Amino acid sequence: MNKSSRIYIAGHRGLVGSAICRRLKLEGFGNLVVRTSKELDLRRQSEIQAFFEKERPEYVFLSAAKVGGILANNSYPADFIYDNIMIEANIIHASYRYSVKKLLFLGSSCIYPKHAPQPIKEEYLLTGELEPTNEPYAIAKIVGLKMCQAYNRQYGTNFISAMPTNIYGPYDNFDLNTSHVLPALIRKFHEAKVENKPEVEIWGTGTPRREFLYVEDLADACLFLMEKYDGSEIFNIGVGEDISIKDVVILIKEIVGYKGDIRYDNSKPDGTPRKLLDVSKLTSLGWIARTNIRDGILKTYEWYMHASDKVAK
Ligand code: GFB
Repeated sequence: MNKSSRIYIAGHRGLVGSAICRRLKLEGFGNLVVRTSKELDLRRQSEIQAFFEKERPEYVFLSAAKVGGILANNSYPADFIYDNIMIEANIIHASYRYSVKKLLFLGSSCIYPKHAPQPIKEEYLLTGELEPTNEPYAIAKIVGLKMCQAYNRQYGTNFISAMPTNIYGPYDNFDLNTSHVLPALIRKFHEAKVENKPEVEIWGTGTPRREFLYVEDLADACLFLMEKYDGSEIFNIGVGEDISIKDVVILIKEIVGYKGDIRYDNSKPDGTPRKLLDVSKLTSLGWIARTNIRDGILKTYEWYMHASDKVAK
């Protein structure tokens, strides 16, 4: 990519896409192409074809997706599989038809089997059953990476795929019904502190472990892969260590300064017990995550407090 390349960022208003945009601008890439979901419905093939015909992007970051936390995934399985497969199929196919030089597809760590050995290596893909709460989403993400590989093999395209672990940061979704755990905890503890609530309810048992990557580190890794890697192998993106939900709860409670009690609601699902990525393949290329979880949560909390107008309630 050079500074005047036409770069399309699909999903530029989302957590990941917005961080990629900020980073590209910071690096001096001045020819970014974006569309809101109102302007362009990525699920409609004809709209995508017309958009590519007109804009002719040279590079594509495919960071648009229907995403959500454990409850959203479990409650809207049809939306998660349909929207994601349509978005991926339309953008990947149009990128081939309109000769995009390189595309980066973003998947998810939930593509790996629920009981995969830990840390999870890229080669464990399709070696076992998926976690049921997010199987439709995971299947759609597997479709995306397999499409990239198939187009590379048949048409000689350069469509690469990365599998990030759980992401958090500014511009995340803070809606308690659909968000991931980290923004949910920030909001729950903040509101409980402000409203003097005696306790905060946490879903599940608190025993699952998750790996959290700050979104600006993910954007950094995306640019790194775009510059450094050509091929059909997939790359895990993570920090290389995980933390239990119980310990994340303690950390966020302390950062927010909430003094009340914590109650675990075991009627809510835990999801997969653990999904720690093996990131040695990416680190061997020379990339490493820089933000520790405390600093990342502090920055996110800071953003949340100053951006309440941007936060979905
Ligand atoms: O982040 P999360 O929703 O998704 O939940 P997953 C992680 C863990 O935090 C689960 C617990 O064990 C939840 O039960 N948790 C505790 C909470 N309190 C809360 C809360 O208030 N809100 C939420 N959301 N969780 C998603 C997948 O799985 O991860 C997606 O559904 C995607 O497909 C994404 O892969 C990265 O980590 O379980």
